[in-house]
Amino acid sequence: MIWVCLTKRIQFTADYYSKKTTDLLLNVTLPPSTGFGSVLQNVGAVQNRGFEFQLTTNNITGIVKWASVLTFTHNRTKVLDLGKEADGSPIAYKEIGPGGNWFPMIVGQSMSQLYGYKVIGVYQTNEEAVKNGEPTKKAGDYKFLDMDGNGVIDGDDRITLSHLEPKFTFGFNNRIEYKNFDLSLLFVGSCGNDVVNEFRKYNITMNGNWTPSRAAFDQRWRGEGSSNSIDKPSVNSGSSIRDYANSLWVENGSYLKLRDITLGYNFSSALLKSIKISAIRIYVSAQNYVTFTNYSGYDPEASWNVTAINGWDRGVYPSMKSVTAGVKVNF
Ligand SMILES: [Ca+2]
Repeated sequence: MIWVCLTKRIQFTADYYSKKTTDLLLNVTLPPSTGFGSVLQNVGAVQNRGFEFQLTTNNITGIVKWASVLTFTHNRTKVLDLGKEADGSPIAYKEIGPGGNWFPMIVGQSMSQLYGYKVIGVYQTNEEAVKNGEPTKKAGDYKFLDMDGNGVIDGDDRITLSHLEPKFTFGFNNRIEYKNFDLSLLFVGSCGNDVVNEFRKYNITMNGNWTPSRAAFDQRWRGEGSSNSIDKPSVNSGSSIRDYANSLWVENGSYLKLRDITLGYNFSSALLKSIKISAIRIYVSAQNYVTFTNYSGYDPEASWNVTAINGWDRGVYPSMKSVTAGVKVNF
């Protein structure tokens, strides 16, 4: 940790960490001769690396006072080791916990990323589907990338589709005072992360069971050359992108949110002395009222800390907007 006090008005702290966690609890496959399939063992290793900055400043100190605290955090995980197979060869891929088949652990990559098929458009003809290795699909169905180019679409064509770890997250807290007024503003946000908006699969499905978005309806496939983004309306619409992890769920999850704004007024005690009140404060505050984001779901932040996988939005409730006002009296 580094701590630097530049002046009385500027303080700066920085933390860098690199931590290796070993002995993850994993299912280890046993040799068939034991008669058991697998057993839980402490194996594997994950690395956590990151830094935190905090800048505390007194920007203005006159009649108007303005002080702020700016924080930045950055963290990267990396799977280093997942143990060994029964035959002694190192394990490179493992499905762990809920959603493990969609968010597996892969040696050399960051933890729990969406792993599946890349959707590269919509088949314009039946022949195109056959040629790409998906003979059961027809014109107007989603086209998956044949990653290994072997002419067959199967599990080997899955790739890592997301970057759920932000480049950085930040907080910017401000307090401004003028005479008896005070105003505080807290901004929070993240930059450079994806959100897996699984809920989107319902918003772009036109099979008669869900309500598609207007944008999806307008971009639907209606015949050869009409659209390369949304499949054709039918009872099978969206079936291939609902059950298989795919790139259509991945969206930019960067956001800036005004977490809290509070305006207060303090009545000076001199005026109140005669009625034996030392101070009165009235205030009004609003939480989560403004969010800047391109994310199409309810809340780019809501998917955090709801599941074991940060950034997996399964239609969770957005963070609550609220307005509060009050009077505080000190006797
Ligand atoms: Ca293939």
